Amino acid sequence: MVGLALGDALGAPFEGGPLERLVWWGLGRTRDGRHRTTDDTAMTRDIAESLLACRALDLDDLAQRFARSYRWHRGYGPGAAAMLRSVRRGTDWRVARTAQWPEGSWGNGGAMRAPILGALLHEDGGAAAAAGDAVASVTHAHPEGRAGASILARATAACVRGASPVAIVEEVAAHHADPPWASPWGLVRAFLDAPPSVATLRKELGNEITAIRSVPTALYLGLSSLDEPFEHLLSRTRALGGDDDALGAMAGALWGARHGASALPQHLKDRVEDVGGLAHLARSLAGVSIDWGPGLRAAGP
Ligand code: R7I
Ligand code: MG
Repeated sequence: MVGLALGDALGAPFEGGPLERLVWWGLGRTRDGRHRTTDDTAMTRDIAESLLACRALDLDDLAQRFARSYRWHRGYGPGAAAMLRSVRRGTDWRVARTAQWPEGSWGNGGAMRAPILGALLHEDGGAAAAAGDAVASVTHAHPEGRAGASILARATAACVRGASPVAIVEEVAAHHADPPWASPWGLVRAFLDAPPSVATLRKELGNEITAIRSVPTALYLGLSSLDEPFEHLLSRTRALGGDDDALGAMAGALWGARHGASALPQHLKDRVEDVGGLAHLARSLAGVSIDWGPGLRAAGP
């Protein structure tokens, strides 16, 4: 959770074009001068608080928390923002999630908040992936949006278990071999052996806000940085541009899952909003037992 928050908050100032950066220049600091976290961290916090309160994966509770926490200034994607405002007005999340697009969103908003599920269910990659899928489905009904979350949750679980980067890519590839997911894994594997230029990475794997054009990129960035200082991961993410907060959040979460919050640089933790609160929440969550069964069944096929 802390790795995710650092990647999110310290990537956010580099997101998008000149206009988006200017807006974030005005909005992106707290009153005490810390870097603000965005929707990636806010929704991760919602998941943690829901699991703590319900001691189970309760998608109705989660939808209400996502909707209550929504703030326009945290940079939510436009589809997610409209969907959450609609839930706040009383629409059932199962209806609201397909109001913009008939199949639901294929954005990376489900994937960016999935690492927490991989951390909690790290002993079982399949369960982590299923929980990622279920939690994504509240806002991202599209199969691509859900798959992005499964992939990130599965990869995070494998990072906690200490699997090698190559083994992690192979595990993910074995479970996501159908189009459009079939093509990126060979590239991620090749890039782990021979790092591409920034331009090649951007062109081949992407830096956009869709799951298909950001999750393989974040997987590559996170896995190829596991044995490097966290600062390297941040500067490589920033160089890529595009959806920098989500790329930073997803890659930062993989690094954090491997090394733990105490290994993250203190000077960066000091610069980001409410890292202490997040760490406290994570410790509380690690100490309780969660009934995953009914929640996962409620997610449907
Ligand atoms: O996925 P989401 O919650 O957030 C995307 C990113 C995150 O990194 C946030 O931090 C923020 O920076 O934005 O947002 P959505 O609005 O659900 O999806 C992102 C975008 O993908 C949408 O605004 C659309 O442009 C596009 N999109 C689609 N376009 C056509 N058809 C998503 N789903 C569809 C679709 O089905
Ligand atoms: Mg964000």
